[in-house]
Amino acid sequence: NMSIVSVPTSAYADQKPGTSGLRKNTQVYLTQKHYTENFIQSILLSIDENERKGSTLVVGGDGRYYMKDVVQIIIKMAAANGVAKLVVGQNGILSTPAVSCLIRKYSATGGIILTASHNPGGPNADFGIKYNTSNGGPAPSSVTDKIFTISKSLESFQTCPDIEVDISSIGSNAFKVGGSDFTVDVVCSVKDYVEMMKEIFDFESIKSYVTSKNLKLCFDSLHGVMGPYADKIVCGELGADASSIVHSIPLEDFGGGHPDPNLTYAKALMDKMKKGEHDFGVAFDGDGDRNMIIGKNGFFVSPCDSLAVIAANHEAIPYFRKHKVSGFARSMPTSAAVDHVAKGFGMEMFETPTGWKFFGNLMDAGKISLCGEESFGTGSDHIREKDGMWAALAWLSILSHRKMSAEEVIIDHWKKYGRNCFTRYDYEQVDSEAAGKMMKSLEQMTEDQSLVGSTQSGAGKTYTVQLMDNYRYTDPIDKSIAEKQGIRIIFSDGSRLVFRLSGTGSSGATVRMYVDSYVSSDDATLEAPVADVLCPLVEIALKISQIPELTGRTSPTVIT
Ligand code: VG1
Ligand code: CO
Repeated sequence: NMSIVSVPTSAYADQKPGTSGLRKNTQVYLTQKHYTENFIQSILLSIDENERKGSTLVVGGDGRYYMKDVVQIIIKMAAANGVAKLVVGQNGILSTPAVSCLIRKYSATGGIILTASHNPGGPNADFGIKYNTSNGGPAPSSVTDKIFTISKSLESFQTCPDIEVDISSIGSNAFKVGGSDFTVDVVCSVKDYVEMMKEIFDFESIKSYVTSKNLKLCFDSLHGVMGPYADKIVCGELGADASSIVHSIPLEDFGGGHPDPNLTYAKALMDKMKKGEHDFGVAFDGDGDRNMIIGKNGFFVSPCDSLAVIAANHEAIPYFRKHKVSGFARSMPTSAAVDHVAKGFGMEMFETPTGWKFFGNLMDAGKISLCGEESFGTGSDHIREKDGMWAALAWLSILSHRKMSAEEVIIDHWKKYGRNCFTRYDYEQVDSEAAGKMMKSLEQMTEDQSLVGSTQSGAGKTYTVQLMDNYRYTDPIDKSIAEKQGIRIIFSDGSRLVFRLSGTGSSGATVRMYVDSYVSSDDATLEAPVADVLCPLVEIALKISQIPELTGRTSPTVIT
């Protein structure tokens, strides 16, 4: 029977979870005494005592530096806090969607995910800790607020220092802690997730299509957590050769790269696809919940279009034939491409603030089956996280069902529904004060309503401002309110500009500027490059926001 120790600690004032968990430079966790323990204790205390005693939690992460140490910290602390069982991925490895899957499969109370997602990893990069609740989804703001409040006045944490579990071997480890049973089940990182995918998709038909057409695939895991999943699914189940998966060994520093699947950080995949030797490419982020789809010859599929195409072709996916499709949802900055599809099907459509946690209530209430964000996140109600591999398999299902290439599917979609051109400018590591000033000035314009009714011109085109507000969301299910979720400027033709500050960075501020505009199916510019179509609006957006003047940044870090 192992004993529990209470360790005195000093509270920190900065353990406020952002859009998706607590993300800080790894050194913050390593050099500030008990920084990790404090946050874990705050998570555990956020679970009501009667629920926590005897509970099951799932624990895993994306393989980044410091993750394995934190798994051991969690094991010791969960044991001391009355948790009955932990389900831990082998070597700590579990993708974010796999954690969501396991929480639901084992009816766990929640899960702790050790990841800073698309942020780089390593001793001098980022580490992150995220809490998911019993539905398998990211904790809602009510829970993260509670965690933050607890963290600010924490005086001690509980631990069981004698427990040490070999997380490299699959199996069950039983202990007696303070008189109660405590079990750590080390499970295969991929098995349950792959079984779930096999229920959602028809692997045989995808495989026979890929084989008969001799399609060359490229699944790029950017040295994040997805390597083992891609290996099992693409090579193992779909029978593709080993060259179909790249960067598939999870590395603690992601090979020095930035595990963010976009045109800047996954440029290697784009360059490869441009050579025309591969038919279908996809890149995932560090924790495997994001996806970037690239067609032959480097045809880029906008995440907004990807969501709309999956919605329009949902019949190609066996899961959606079995479970009735209710409605769709997208985050506010995501283009309205999927809205046109919802309208076509007569289905309900929801708009939510940025962050996957806002989709959870809608899914739990059976209101939506499919949702997505412009930030390369797509998913369905099979779990409560966005799911990179799911999106890739959804696309392969559609290609085999339609017997078309990704480019043909997209262009066919635009011809039917019109095209919502979308671009996002990210300005990373901007001086926080300067970014604050920029947002303040936009907030002031919103308050004054000074732009409403004005005409704005850029690159030879003129638009009339119809609405300017700071996006506010009332959850249709629990009526909770989320305020200040981004400044929106909407023009009379429906074109939009959105400005917000990122909630996932760890130093300085990241400014995000989103621009979108609808092009009807009979317009001559239907297939024109996005940059050309949106050039006037980008000019207007920069003029109104004064990003260059106020931040000193003349060009963005990333353009999507
Ligand atoms: C970003 C994206 C958002 C996404 C979030 C978490 O947030 O914009 O759409 O849900 O990252 O994704 P922000 O606040 O930086 O804009 V991930 O892959 O980090 O779990
Ligand atoms: Co992620």
